Amino acid sequence: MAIPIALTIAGSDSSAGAGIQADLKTFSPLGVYGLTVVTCVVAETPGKVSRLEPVSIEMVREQIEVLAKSFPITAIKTGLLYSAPIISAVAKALDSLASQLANPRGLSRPRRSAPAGSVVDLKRKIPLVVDPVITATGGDPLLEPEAIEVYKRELFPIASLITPNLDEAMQLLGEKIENRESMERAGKELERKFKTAILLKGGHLSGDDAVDLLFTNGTITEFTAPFVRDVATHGTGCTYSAAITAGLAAGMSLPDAIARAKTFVTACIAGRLRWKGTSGHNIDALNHSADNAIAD
Ligand code: PXL
Repeated sequence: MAIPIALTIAGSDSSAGAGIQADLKTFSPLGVYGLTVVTCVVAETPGKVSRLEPVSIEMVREQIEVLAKSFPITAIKTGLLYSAPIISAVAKALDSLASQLANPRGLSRPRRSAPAGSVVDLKRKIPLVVDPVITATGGDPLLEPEAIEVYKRELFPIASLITPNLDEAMQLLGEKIENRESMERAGKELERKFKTAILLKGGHLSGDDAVDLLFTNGTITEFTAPFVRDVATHGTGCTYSAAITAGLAAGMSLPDAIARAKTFVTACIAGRLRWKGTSGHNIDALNHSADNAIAD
């Protein structure tokens, strides 16, 4: 069988721990061929963003169009989209991709109840994982503040899964999340508001475990792994959502794709690489080694 193809629409991280570089490093060991649409270029080292420049809207659109015309893509993820116009262009391009797939060439037929090009078709044909990147791990802002509304209005409605961490969920909802109870409340609220599956990543909220909750069809599923301490985790969110996308590209169910992705990202953190940097400080990076891709 031919290797599945996944597309990442994200920013370039010069330090290669996050962004499209992390996505490609994740797709490969998980047996998926990765395509890339670059939305912006970030000059950074882990923990410090130095400069960020967006790619033109026309260029973002063209990358999506040429790839979608040629390759049989089976799952898509978005990472850093930076601005309102880029989010809007990506949402429109993906929506029209859905209508192309729903129409000619026998790939699929629009269902009677769903007009061609509708959200339903995209959700059904090509899963879209939206990692709503707002802030870098080091705290530097990566998204223009006004872009959050465009996420909510244009991209979330066509997503199959949204993967906020606690900070992102708090910004999306304008509410504090401080414990398991408020995490459950927030996840349900996000699922209700955006009418799609939500993976709310709990990080270090629960002490010794990193607990994530999947909210889908009114149910909650828990994914737990030991919280790995004392590792700088730049790129964890990108790696996690890319690993989920890889599973979906290969036809896995959403819970199976998340479970495998959680195992993978935990192993990437635990197996971290470390160098003595030129300033004397340690530099950590996730270890995306193929060894971490072994099925659990
Ligand atoms: O980790 C979030 C992130 C995503 N995408 C790009 C980044 C970063 C963090 O720095 O640079 C391109």
